[in-house]
Amino acid sequence: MRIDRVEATSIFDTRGRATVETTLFAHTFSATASVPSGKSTGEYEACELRDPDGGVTRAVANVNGEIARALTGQRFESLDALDAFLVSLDGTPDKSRLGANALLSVSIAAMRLSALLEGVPLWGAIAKRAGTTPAAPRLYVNVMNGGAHASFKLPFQEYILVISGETPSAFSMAQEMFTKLGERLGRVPMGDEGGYAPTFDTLERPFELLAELVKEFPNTSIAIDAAASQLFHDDTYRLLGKSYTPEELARLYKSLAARFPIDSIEDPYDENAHTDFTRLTAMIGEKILIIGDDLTVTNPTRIKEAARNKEINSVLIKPNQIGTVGEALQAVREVSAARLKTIASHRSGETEDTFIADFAYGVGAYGLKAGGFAQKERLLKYNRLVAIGDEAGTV
Ligand code: 2PG
Ligand code: MG
Repeated sequence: MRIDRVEATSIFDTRGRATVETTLFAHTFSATASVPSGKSTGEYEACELRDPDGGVTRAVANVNGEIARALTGQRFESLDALDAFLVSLDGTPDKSRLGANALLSVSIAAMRLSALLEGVPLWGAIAKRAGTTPAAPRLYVNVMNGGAHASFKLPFQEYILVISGETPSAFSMAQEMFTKLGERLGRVPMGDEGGYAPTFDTLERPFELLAELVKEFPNTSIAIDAAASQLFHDDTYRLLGKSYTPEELARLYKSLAARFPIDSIEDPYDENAHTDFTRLTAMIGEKILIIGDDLTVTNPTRIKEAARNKEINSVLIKPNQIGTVGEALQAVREVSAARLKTIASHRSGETEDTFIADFAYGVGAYGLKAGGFAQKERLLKYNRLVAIGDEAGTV
């Protein structure tokens, strides 16, 4: 593939913060990609380059300047070669010089452009590149926001409904459940990820509410993202004003998993609490998914390590945690090699880019976590998944 022109600009994400959008041109074709941004970011994520005032003018300038000069007119044998070139151009281990946001916008746009040039759907191009079998993921729909996404009104960051089955019917079931939950909650604020942001007096109440809903709908269950790095202070975890030691927290998770139809717990402990992860996975990992996010940060080396120590049995994959599509696909390969499950994920600050839906379908991910229905940017991802199902039936 030969890139004729590179153009970047800054757009606003769902939080009204600036983010990078890049368009690549080749022949008469062009492809655009924009990158999401996290709030409860992991300590070991690739570096999102921000100006001191929070803007992305330097990241955009890096794409329009140094990256554009290096790519324009260059012929790349493969997308892996292009991504490797971007990584070496940056030259830092955490992509802090040019910015992981700058690099990823180029990397996704290149993947999209190459699919266009080949005349294949994006998910198909991803599957071919990754050597994976495309398949529809389960939906992980965020219905209640807490933690850093809702000023800690609820202790855990995300309360999620997991819905399996054919995407169109799973999607409409999820919408019905979302609406019903809204009616039961009454007027409450909304959180960062397009889910409700209520307040409850007890830890159990949100689980009771969701369990009632799950009883009414087949093939559904509950997931949480504890995002526990955010709850960790002075060696203990603070939940609703009470402190829990790691052992007490393990007992709490075990009892929640015994009492409620729980599918998974993401980031149950702080990102550096490796042995606590291992103990919990040994305790309840046969029954539910223990998912690494801040722990593994889509980093192939960290995933390998966590798998070797049996810290988790599933991994969240977010391309912007690592900075290029090629490395995110390598991360998926590590997940599969360790026989763990992949859950592809959006970020809490999102754009209209639906790449993550094609990514989830293309790699045959176990799940796609794409937020709640109160924000168009989240809905677009689920809609794209439905459209992919149609495409897959016809190509
Ligand atoms: C998470 C994500 C996305 P953020 O923790 O899994 O839901 O949140 O993008 O803020 O890291
Ligand atoms: Mg998370």
